[in-house]
Amino acid sequence: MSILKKVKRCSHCGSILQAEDPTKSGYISPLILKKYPDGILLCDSCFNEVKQEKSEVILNKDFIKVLEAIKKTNSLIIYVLDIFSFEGGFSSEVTELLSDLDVIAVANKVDLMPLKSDERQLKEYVSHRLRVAKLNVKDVILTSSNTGYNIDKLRELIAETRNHRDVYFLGSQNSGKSSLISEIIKNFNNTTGRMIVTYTFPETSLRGFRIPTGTKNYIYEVPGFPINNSLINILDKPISTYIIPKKPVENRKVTISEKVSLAIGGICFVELTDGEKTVLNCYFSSKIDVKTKRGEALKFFNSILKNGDQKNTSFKFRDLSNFDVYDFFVEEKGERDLGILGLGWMQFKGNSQTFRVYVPRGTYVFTTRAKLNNVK
Ligand SMILES: Nc1nc2c(ncn2[C@@H]2O[C@H](COP(=O)(O)OP(=O)(O)O)[C@@H](O)[C@H]2O)c(=O)[nH]1
Ligand SMILES: [Mg+2]
Repeated sequence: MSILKKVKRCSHCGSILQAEDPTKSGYISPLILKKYPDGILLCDSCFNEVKQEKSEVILNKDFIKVLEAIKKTNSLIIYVLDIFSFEGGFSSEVTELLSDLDVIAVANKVDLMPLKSDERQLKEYVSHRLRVAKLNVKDVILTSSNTGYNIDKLRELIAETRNHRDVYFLGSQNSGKSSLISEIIKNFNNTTGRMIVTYTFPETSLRGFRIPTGTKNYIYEVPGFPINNSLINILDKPISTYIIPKKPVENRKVTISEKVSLAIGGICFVELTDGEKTVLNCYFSSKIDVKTKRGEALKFFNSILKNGDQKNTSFKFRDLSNFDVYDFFVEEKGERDLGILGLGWMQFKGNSQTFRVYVPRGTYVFTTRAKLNNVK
């Protein structure tokens, strides 16, 4: 009788996997092959490539031109960050170009954070991250353009800090720049005789807004830089509206182990491939199911993808071969976040675990120190 054996392929480039010759295509370390006989595998070359894919935003030339022009003007920068999708707000290229300017950092959408969040600590977290990014931050303020929280304070802060200078609202797409500006100018009486206009930045095709705020100065909204590696831009329409929370996210606590795996809707799957059982505090939109199951992880994930409903599953990502797979070995102790850009994060105690995380191809996955340290 003949024996049929499935040939293993690299799930990224498709080449046939082999553990014999590192100089030939499809080479995978024999150790990995042995450790995960049934796993979804990447050849070593793709594994390294995927690992090195950075979270970086690639800025187009026009955008750099705008930033360079702003840099020469000594204006005040309002750097708007979406506190829920925080990692998407950073680009080392942007922060480098802004390094000499005065910056007020606005962490917006604070209405989406869990109700018991410690605000002082959240602010400290944002400040720390901005210090690491080497921005010259004058102040950090948490806001919500939805609830109006701290909008008056932000308006006052801008008035105190700008010193008749121009003000530029900058940040990634959807961080809330337009919403914040419209809240700030709500009761503003335009006596300048000049109009609010859509504004094309000189020598570029970038269009933003320009609002006259004094005899010689303006507030500008610069178009947001794109975050291509956020799930918001990767998933198709119906589900992308479900993953954006509409109210404060609530902690859903689950425990995973080498025998119990986790599915966040049908869009992110997590296995613990090594280490002690771990409690994960899951912060995702309440519309997305959070489920764990004992038993074979891949069987569990595949059944979710097969049977998933519209709310939890993307039309584009119905097959695990369309998912990127990452192994995270957690070296750090203490409270950590494991996050998926655009979806949310899981907080856990670092304890030399290895997590294997499956996400739709191209999605940014990261670990950082915990954003919310004291939330119950
Ligand atoms: N929950 C929440 N959503 C917000 C807030 N500010 C803006 N948004 C939403 O985020 C999306 C993008 O906002 P927008 O102001 O257009 O962002 P921009 O691209 O930076 O100008 C919209 O759907 C807004 O309704 C906020 O404070 N809280
Ligand atoms: Mg806008």
